[in-house]
Amino acid sequence: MIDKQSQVPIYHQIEEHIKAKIENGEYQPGDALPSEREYAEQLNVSRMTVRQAITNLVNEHYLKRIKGRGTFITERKFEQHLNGLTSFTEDMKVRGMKPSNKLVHFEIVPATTEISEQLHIAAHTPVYEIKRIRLAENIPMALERTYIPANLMKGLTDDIVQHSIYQYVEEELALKLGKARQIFEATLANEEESTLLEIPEESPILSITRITKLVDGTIFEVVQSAYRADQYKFILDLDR
Ligand code: 16G
Repeated sequence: MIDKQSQVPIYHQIEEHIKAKIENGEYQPGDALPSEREYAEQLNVSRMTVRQAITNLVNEHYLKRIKGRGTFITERKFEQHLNGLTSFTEDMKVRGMKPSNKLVHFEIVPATTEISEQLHIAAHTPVYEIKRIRLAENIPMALERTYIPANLMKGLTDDIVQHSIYQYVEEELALKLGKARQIFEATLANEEESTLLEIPEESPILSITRITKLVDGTIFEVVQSAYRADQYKFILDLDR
């Protein structure tokens, strides 16, 4: 399959060979790539040439090197189109994936200055503070801290928040969700995020703050989420 007479550089042919195996599913996300030595022998080329091809594929994010362990096929990221106010539960179900939550914390607390300003309520007003790990097919995707004024959501229980908050709001409380603002920032996982999301400390994180209003303009929630940057990408289509 390597054509040494071709005008196409050998390292480029090796890249195409590896990409084809990723695309046809022979190499699955998370699989270890055969070693440089194996490729060199199998294809009858120098290890330097194989290394060049692998480095290029690492730079293009098809592969990733893990120190002391080898080179692996990159996990495919979860693609989230941003075109409506949807919940995590809905986003997963649309994809035929099983959502689940691990409840870390559920309490009514006095709002801090920062949260009360974002919710447009007086400081120290009671708010639900809900911390959940959100999983897709049992893989942790995000750590979410939700703040909701306690008077808007009477009767919220730890059992309910282990399922869908939006479903409870709309179906049980018959409230109508309106608009949300979502703010993205790049951060690094702190100790808690890395432990709960099962990633090394200081891994890249997409930090998202969502502030959601009911249709009558009342601010209903402030949600601070830490999404695993290795699992998630967000897509926004822009018109001109
Ligand atoms: C999403 C929202 C979050 C909302 C939650 C409700 C982002 C960044 N966050 O995770 O603001 O509270 O959905 O989910 O999109 P649920 O209805 O499944 O509990």
